[in-house]
Amino acid sequence: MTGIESAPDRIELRGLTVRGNHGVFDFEKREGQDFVIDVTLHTSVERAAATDDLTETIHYGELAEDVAGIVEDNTFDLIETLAERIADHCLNLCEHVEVVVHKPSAPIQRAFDDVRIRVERFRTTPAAASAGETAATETEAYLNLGANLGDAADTLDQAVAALDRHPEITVTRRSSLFRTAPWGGVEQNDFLNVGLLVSTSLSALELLSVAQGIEVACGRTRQLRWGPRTLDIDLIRFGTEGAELDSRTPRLTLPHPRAHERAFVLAPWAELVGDTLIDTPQGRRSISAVLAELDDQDIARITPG
Ligand code: A4P
Ligand code: MG
Repeated sequence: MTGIESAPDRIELRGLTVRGNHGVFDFEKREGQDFVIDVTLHTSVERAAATDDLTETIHYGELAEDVAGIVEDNTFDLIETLAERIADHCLNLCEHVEVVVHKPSAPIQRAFDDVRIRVERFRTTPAAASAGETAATETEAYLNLGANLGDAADTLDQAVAALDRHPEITVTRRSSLFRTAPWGGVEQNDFLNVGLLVSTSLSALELLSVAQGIEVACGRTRQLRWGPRTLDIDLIRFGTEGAELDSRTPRLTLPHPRAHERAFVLAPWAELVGDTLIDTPQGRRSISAVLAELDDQDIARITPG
């Protein structure tokens, strides 16, 4: 036993079918086959039910996408490894998970219905060292929010309110609203951007999941990279200068690897913290020095924070 008391409710995803290239044989890796995944998240849905608010629960659409991504983006010999990897991801979302990986087309020379691996995992408690572990104390994080579709100012207000409503997130400072020219080479309308300092007892991955839930609740769909969006919430730094979390996974890269190239990230940040040292390819540099070199990026402060 782990000593963790499971939540009484469950979010269950059943029969998620994804093509993947797992198996010990070369032809399995080459040709691929369908894998069928069941996930059970033990988590309380009481709060979401009481508020009817998507941001209070785990978004099952996002869960399905994330699990499908793990199946598609890796090649393992064993479905044991695949099941473990999926469980590991799910432990960012709740404390107790069950994962079943079925391999209905496994190379078995006999008639069979199914072969599957089932793992049940619990989150271990010690805090703060990695992205997925819940911080024992409050951590300060800097977030940047951007929008350029629909009523962008209203969407940003709603997103800030939704973050602040979360029981484990407090918005401690909000920057002015900035109108910013689109960064990234896609021709599109100007963005509105705002920077936030938050204080949270969530882990960085939990904070990202909450942020992504709010993106979806605000009508965000994933389309073109760096293209137009109803709402984008990026985690820029988790922890204060010198004590920031370092995370190098595709799901969460921290400190944000492109922050130093973006005036729309740095200008609101400088407004909130004065100056701070950030990672750049030339080493640690002050925001003000980096920002001074981005003066060709068109940004304007439009309302006070
Ligand atoms: N991800 C990894 N690390 C992080 C992080 N630190 N914060 C993962 C947030 N997400 C992170 O993100 C893709 C994946 O990145 C997610 O699965 C997440 O787990 P996404 O938001 O789905 O996709 P995206 O936003 O289209 O791509 P990307 O690369 O995150 O784009 P950016 O960097 O967010 O840029 N111009 C102006 N003026 N203002 C803007 O706000 N925003 C963008 C989007 C482009 N140009 C802009 C603006
Ligand atoms: Mg993003």
